[in-house]
Amino acid sequence: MEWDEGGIHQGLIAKLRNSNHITVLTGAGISAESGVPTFRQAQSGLWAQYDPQQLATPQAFRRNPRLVWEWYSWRRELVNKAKPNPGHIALATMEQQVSRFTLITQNVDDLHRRAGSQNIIALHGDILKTRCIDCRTYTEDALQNENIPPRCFHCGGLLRPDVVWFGESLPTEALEAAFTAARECDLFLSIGTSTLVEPAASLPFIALQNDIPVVEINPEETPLSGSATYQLKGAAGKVLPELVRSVWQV
Ligand code: BV8
Ligand code: ZN
Repeated sequence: MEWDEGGIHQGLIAKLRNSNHITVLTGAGISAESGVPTFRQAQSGLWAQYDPQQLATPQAFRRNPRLVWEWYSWRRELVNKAKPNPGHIALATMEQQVSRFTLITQNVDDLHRRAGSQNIIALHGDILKTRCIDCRTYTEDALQNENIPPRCFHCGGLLRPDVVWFGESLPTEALEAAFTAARECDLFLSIGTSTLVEPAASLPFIALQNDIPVVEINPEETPLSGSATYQLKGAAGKVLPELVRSVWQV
């Protein structure tokens, strides 16, 4: 662990400047400053009594489709009202400065895309997309449907958010691309993730196993903190713009 008193380590600045391929993994923490609650603090108001890990499962949806659908409607509303914050925007700027940049996100919001990031691997799906639980048809205008949860026009099956629930497999090609990007980059940044949810949580460790330096940006300690090459303890919305300015003067 290398560290400058209060500033950003000169070695990290040089490493960022000389990297041809940077891979970034983001978690809910990068959207926290946009007002999208993280999974650890996700629940407020009427959702306070629910544990997200109990709601984000196929079992919960089968048992109580209305409850799970309404939880996602509440979260979709938050995402639609949210705006990308300086952390999202700094990553989009960084992508423009580097010859190869891979952004792997665990988040299901669209804030990275709205901030201008291009090469995005969405490991856990997209809360703004809706598909049929049976025939997997995607539908845009599900929300006009009167019953909750809405039903598929083609086969009458229940519609569900196009996200990966706990106990469901991640999209194979996305996961393979993520593992490759973690193995082949020059520098790996892990930002705003509790590093608890597998298989995403293994990605920074794969970089370390390939002797690739790993930077963690998080105000809290996580299971990665002790092994990270650099630990920048702070909010992504503050640390990332400072980092991008220090390295590329943009
Ligand atoms: C699977 C979509 C095969 C839904 C999500 C191996 C070992 C142990 C368990 C497992 C394992 N393999 C599989 C499992 C089971 C499970 C799992 O990992 N469980 C954990 C909890 C132990 N994994 C799965 O089920 C995965 N599927 O592997 O398939 C399989 C199949 C069957 C059986 C076994 C294996 C599927 C995982 C995907 C689940 N779907 N999201 C939805 O969003 O509704 S995960 C969901 O939770 C989020 O997407 C996110 O990824 C995760 C929460 O993690 P974070 O993003 O890190 O957010 P969190 O709130 O936890 O932390 C926020 C962090 O930000 C904090 O550290 C905080 O300090 C920091 N922060 C706060 N503010 C800021 C900040 N940082 C920077 N700046 C700030 N301002
Ligand atoms: Zn259908």
